[in-house]
Amino acid sequence: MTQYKQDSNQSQVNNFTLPLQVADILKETHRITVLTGAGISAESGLETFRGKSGIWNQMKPEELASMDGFMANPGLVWEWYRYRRTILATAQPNPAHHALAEWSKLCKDFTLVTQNVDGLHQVAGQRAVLELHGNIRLNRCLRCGKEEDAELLASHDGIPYCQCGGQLRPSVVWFGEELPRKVLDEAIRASDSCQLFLVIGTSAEVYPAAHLPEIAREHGAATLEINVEQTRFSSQATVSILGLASQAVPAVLQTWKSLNLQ
Ligand code: BJW
Ligand code: ZN
Repeated sequence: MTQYKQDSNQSQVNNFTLPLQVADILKETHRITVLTGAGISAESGLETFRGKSGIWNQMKPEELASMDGFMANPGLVWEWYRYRRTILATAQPNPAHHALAEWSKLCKDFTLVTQNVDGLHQVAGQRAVLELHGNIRLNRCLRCGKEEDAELLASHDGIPYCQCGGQLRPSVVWFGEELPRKVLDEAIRASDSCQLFLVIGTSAEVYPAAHLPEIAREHGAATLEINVEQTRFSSQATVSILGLASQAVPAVLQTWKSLNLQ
């Protein structure tokens, strides 16, 4: 049951404190676009890239997440992706993923764009997900281009090969590589036509994904950020909520429901 308390400039929803301005931007809002990043999966046990305990504090992105890095040392890159798939094998969506999946079923025009490759939105029941950076659960052949499901718990080490003899790579987007054109076009369309744009658990450092909230803002949408830290987008956001995605997203959804589903 939703608990809703209010004082002069903030409200409490299920013990999470939201600025009152949140209600203003949620009321009569039916065209919503969401951009998620690694932070939404942090509470599912997956590491982020940047921030306090991010992967890039210890590892070099150009060695692990670029074609040059892969060509120089495919064994190292595969070792990293196998490690991440092992963690993913038991990871579960958290209340933030579940709240977004519920929201998408209640709202007529709801678009979820993610930079994440973990597939946890889909596991939570989210139907259409625009994956900007691919999906770690798939491999792609460097020779014939065929995509196939990967085993999350690999049965052997080393570099995997396709039936055609070509080398396989994880089907994700590395630095310097183009994002899937149709997916990016759809994400841009959903950003320039929404009333509300939510930015959840992303450092907003990586382009072109980081352009999407800017596009929404320039087209007049309200922008609501949820993050445990300030980001490069925080100062531009209509409202920036400092908090855990697993608490803030369900609280924002409850508020939207109480204002729009009567
Ligand atoms: C919580 C939380 C909790 C924690 N609750 N919050 C324009 C300007 C400058 C540079 C460029 C530009 N355009 C392109 C570039 C180059 C480059 C780029 O952006 N570089 C910048 C870093 C400077 N971009 C590219 O190369 C892209 N390609 C491209 O532009 O191609 C152009 C082209 C055209 C024609 C031909 C060829 C090319 C591709 C980018 C690919 C990014 N790939 C990665 C790896 C994917 C595969 C994998 O996962 O293995 O994608 S890098 C990594 O960063 C991953 C992520 O999706 C991406 C974004 O990270 P994200 O999601 O924001 O995570 P973090 O870790 O950064 O932030 C987590 C946040 O969560 C933090 O803020 C925490 O505080 C917060 N948090 N716990 C709420 N519980
Ligand atoms: Zn092949």
